[in-house]
Amino acid sequence: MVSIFAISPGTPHSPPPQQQPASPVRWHEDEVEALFALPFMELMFRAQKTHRDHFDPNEVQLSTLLSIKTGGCSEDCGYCSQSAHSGTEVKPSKLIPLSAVVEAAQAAKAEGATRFCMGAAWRSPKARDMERVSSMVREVKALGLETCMTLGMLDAEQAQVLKDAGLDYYNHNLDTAPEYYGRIISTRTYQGRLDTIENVRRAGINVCSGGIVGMGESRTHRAALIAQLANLDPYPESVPINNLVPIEGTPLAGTEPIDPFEFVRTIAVARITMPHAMVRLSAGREAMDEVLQALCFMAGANSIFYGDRLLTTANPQTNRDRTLLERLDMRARGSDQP
Ligand code: SAM
Ligand code: DTB
Ligand code: SF4
Repeated sequence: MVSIFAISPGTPHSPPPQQQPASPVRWHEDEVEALFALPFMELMFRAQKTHRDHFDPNEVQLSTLLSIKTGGCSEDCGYCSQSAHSGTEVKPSKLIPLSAVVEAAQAAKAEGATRFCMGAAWRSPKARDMERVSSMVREVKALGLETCMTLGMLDAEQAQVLKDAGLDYYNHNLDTAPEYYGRIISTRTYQGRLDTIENVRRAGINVCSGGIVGMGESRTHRAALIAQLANLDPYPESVPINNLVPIEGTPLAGTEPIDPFEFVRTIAVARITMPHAMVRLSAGREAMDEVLQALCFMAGANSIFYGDRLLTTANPQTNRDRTLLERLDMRARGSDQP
């Protein structure tokens, strides 16, 4: 077995995202739904072929998450343990100290992550938060890690502040189809999400945007979500596909889980429609077995959250992930591990 960290000694950063073609392809929702409807083997073949045209199929990029401000959020996102509207057991915390962030980032780097993603349970950051989160970006970047933040809605000025601090990626998900959105969230609009993504893009920060499946939506809704993402001009550099983690006390707690093959199809369709993007197999891996995760990699997923925790829920232990990648002869992309 080869070490999953075998490649690229001396390159602590992942290579920059690949260039997208100058004239973007526009996807009609029906075309995207037609991809979903392909015979499974046909869909997998097309996705894997697209994947190989743009990426090394044996590489996976590792991002580690840290919740820098947990719980007590004013928003009513139906899936979220951190909403003050839900009845979950998450204990609200204030923004954590810089030293705790640096410590967690050092540990993530030592484990082999190349990107460190900091998340806050905010509708949007307040003016007084910007200096502190900027320091976090600077210090994490100084460790030789790529930086990502997800802090809620950003205006143009806030996006520029983060860009000036050196932020590499900003995560802001569309979450679901415009037509299904109102069933999940009432305190923020879909247009508000598109505006934040635009502000991030204009500031010159890479966009990380995806969604959640398994929230009771239909295939048509999943196709509409993927079409929204793929039609962003340019489409996001990074596309997280989350499988709902059902959390006791949230409105979506009792939702029927999505058929695993339909989840794999969603990954494959994201790969085909956004060929240059890093497609991240995101939340929900704790409930997936190894074979299902391997199918997701075959479908074109080439990034995972790596670390024992997501924001408030469990993720596979790092040693389990290392074993999985070794069993699949896959390597960590751009890690500087020996
Ligand atoms: N408060 C910020 C916001 O909403 O933009 C940042 C943090 S928020 C937790 C980031 C994303 O995590 C959400 O947009 C959602 O896609 C995902 N997420 C949250 N709870 C989840 C769950 N239970 N299952 C799957 N994904 C989840
Ligand atoms: C994303 O798309 N998924 C991550 C990250 N971006 C911030 C969050 C997943 C959260 C899963 C539920 C939790 O741990 O609270
Ligand atoms: Fe708040 Fe973000 Fe959770 Fe929505 S997803 S409740 S905005 S932390």
